[in-house]
Amino acid sequence: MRKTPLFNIVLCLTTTVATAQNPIIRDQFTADPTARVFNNKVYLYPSHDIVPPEGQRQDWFCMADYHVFSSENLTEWTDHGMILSQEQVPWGKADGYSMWAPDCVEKNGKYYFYYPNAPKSGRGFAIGVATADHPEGPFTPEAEAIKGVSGIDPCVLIDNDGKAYIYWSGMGIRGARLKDNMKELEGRLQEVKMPRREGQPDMPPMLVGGQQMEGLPDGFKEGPFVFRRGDWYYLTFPWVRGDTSNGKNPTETLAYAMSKSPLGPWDFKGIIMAEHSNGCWTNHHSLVEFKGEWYLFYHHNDFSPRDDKRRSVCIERVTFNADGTIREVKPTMRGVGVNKATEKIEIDRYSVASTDITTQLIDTVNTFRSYQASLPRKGSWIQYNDVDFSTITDGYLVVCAKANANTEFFVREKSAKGKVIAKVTMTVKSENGPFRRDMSEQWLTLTAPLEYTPKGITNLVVTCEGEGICIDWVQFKNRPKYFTVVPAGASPMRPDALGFIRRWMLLEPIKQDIRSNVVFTNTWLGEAFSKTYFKDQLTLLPKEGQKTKVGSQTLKWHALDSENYNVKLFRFAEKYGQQTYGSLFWAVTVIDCPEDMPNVRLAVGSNGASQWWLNGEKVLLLEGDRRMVEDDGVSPRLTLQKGRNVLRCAVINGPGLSDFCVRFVDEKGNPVTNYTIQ
Ligand code: FUB
Repeated sequence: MRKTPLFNIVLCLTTTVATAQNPIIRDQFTADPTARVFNNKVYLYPSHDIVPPEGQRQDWFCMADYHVFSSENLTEWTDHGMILSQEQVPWGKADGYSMWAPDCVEKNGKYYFYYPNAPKSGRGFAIGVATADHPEGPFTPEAEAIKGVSGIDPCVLIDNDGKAYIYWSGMGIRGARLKDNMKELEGRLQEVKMPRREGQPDMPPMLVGGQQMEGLPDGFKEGPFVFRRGDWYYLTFPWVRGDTSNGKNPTETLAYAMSKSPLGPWDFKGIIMAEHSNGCWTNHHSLVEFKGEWYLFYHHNDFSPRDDKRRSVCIERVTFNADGTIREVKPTMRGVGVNKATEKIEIDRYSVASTDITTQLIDTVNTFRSYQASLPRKGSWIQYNDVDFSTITDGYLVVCAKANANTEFFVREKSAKGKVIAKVTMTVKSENGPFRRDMSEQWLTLTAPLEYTPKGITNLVVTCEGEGICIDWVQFKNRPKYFTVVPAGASPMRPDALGFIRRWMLLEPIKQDIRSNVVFTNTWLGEAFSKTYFKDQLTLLPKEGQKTKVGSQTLKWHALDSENYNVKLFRFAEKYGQQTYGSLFWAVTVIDCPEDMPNVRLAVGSNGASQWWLNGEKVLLLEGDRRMVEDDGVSPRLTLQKGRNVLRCAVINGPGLSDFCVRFVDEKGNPVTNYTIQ
């Protein structure tokens, strides 16, 4: 038995590729997809096309191993890594590059992986089995290929009565019963004489099992995939229906036949998917029922448009007529599934668009960079269906696009005239402010606020409102929360592990006419912090929602817990729709000490200047134009008294992202944490 030392190591390499569009796997070529449902997940067992290494035919299929992928929602796929490679197959050529279309089934808790490969001795292909205890492996290959199966594209059906059948492509499409061990054919194998090839020695007769599938149309066929739905068995297969005379080379369709018996005879019914319109010669597929819907997995050469031997897996919904026949399926770019609005949505994989839209590969060398969509003129639009906004609460738009400076486009809901979700203007900011130039060749990642947040699952439409744009993707993100409102009756909290006080009553900002912080001299600040802005400002213990009159402003107090150790006053002002710059902020917190705590110091950082009062006494001033730095200013020794203590501050800033961080420290500079905050 050959050893497989690397086997278990490679299995650990799993990556998640979030995607919902066609093609579904975007970092490697994948073909011949067999999808199976195991443990409520879809497992995808495709061939793994690679670019042929030197010495291999450059214009032919080239596959050295298999990966398995899984998904719970058909949109996010996990690559579980390599599950079998040509070097690991005891009976196979280690450099055959012939690991073509596979299948995998489960029986009595064991997983059986069937795969074609070039045998070490003899011509053509044989089919082997590898077994595992889990759908993602590790798979151990059997020492020998299955006797009597000579060909490619294995597919296994386990019928409702537990009997298993194997189908493959070799001298037409054949099928046979599998023994209960899932590794051998039932019944007699026939000896078939192999035709002699010119200049080559005679070959020993070949052992062939099973039977030809009867009732299928003439023309090239391969890739059988058999499944059962109700009382019907479906034999589906890639089929060349076109005229092959006079050197014509028509491409494959996906076709099917039905029967009431697993081995036929079959009644040919027609086409599931027509020939690929771009000339990609092969197609190969599987059909699977998942969460009550049927899906067709197939392949196309989207990431390799000039080479149809490097292919990529796609998915479409499939529906059936009342008589069990299959409705023809059209390939789409959008594919299936619902995208979370928080994913990067490749809008170029659109559902429907105005007739002037085109798509192009972003990078013709690294084709996995995928596509871009061009919206050439004002009025062009592109629609992407089924985007889930349910997790967007306080969102903004991020978009990757290119266009000339100041070109505008909108993201709307449902239609080209639908409600505007966000407006984007192509601007670039240099240090000196926005500048105009031709940016049509430069990708920019721009953000825009949301004018409106859709609810639940909806369709997105991008409309060009200017002279033409290219879009790669759009994405919606939630703004960081910064604060949580303290619910009435909330239990007291402790300072965080580093002693920072994160619960505060914050007053909406008081407008200040400060254009620059150069005015922050000690005299100026002394006056600013001694002024009376509102009644009882050094004794008031405000309540959530309480209003305070400050000059002509009526401002509200908000009871908030800060998500960060520093209380981001700028974000607070932004959140409550108030003046963010040129502001004076007031903050109050009440702390409860279990005993007197002498010799503590208040340690503060603030942006900009700040004044601090403990129990009505001025204890610290951070003067000048400050940046927020932890423990930037430290008070003289203080005593926190047993029971209630009130800490308040005023922070003043002109242009700057106001915030503060504050804690009490002991004589050694360690945080004081044994008190609660009301
Ligand atoms: O991927 C190699 C071969 O191409 C498959 O085995 C065939 O079905 C065709 O898709």
